[in-house]
Amino acid sequence: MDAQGIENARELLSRAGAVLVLTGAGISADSGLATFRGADGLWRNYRAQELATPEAFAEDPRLVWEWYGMRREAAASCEPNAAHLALARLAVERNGITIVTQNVDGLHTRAAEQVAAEHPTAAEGQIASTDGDTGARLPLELHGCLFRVRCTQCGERYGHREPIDSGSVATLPTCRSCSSMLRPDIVWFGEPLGEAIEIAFSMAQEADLCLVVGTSAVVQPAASIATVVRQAGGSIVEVNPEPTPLTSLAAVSLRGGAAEVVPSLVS
Ligand code: BJW
Ligand code: ZN
Repeated sequence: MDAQGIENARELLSRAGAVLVLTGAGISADSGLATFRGADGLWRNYRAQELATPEAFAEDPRLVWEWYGMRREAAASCEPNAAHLALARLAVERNGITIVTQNVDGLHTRAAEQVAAEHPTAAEGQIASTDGDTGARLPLELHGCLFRVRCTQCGERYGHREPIDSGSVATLPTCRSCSSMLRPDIVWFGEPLGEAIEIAFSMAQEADLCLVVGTSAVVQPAASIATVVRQAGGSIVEVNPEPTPLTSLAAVSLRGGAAEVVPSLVS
């Protein structure tokens, strides 16, 4: 590991008041989930436009649900890794830490719930999005969540963990309120991101540091969160085994896997 880089990044982190953590699929790679664009990435084997657009869902909802059913099973059988847990602990132990994720796997939320269960009083009453039931500090999920559904007619959103029967259109899940077809509550290409991105951009204006972990930083508008922090005078620290379009803007780039690097950075 790059000891000097870690030291420099720790120094930036300790001086920062407001910290925005932006994560992508790479943080969950160390839990065993495939990334999108890597060598074994999901999109080496699937054509994104066939699966991750509203047009694809309109054309073949059964195929799209089949894919998301598989993704759900993969995510549900994984555990949050040392990077998710270290970030969740940081968010509980320090004020001013906000985790913003592009991931839809729910692993940051599960890490937050684990940490809240370890320190129930520490998590109580802390900022932004806390789960009233568990006290966990939840991430801002920019691209939705595999374990939530949205009604294609009435728009109702709710948590949904039941297995998906994608054998035929008739067996796909239907809305508990109006019985219309449900879709995964995921932001597909060409769709707007909702209020989470507005909150993230306004926090980016105020952040002293953006810690970017495991994203190729090619998908907009999420990737611009880090550049907004930089333009507003904050610094970027990047954790990624590979260079990205953000590398040239980063004060420190730490080359390595998230589960190894992040705990040494934030503990
Ligand atoms: C490790 C590691 C380890 C490996 N440790 N790291 C041209 C220019 C600019 C923009 C556009 C454009 N054409 C179209 C657009 C817009 C489009 C876009 O950005 N496209 C680009 C791809 C070109 N964006 C959109 O369409 C967005 N919506 C939008 O713009 O709406 C406008 C609008 C406004 C108002 C009304 C209507 C519309 C929506 C984007 C939604 C993206 N959704 C997805 C798919 C969800 C489906 C699903 O999950 O099934 O979200 S795309 C996919 O990419 C997924 C991810 O969240 C996202 C980001 O990927 P991520 O996380 O960075 O993963 P990878 O695989 O790319 O990278 C992994 C990284 O980890 C790598 O760097 C590895 O090195 C690293 N790594 N191991 C740490 N152990
Ligand atoms: Zn409905």
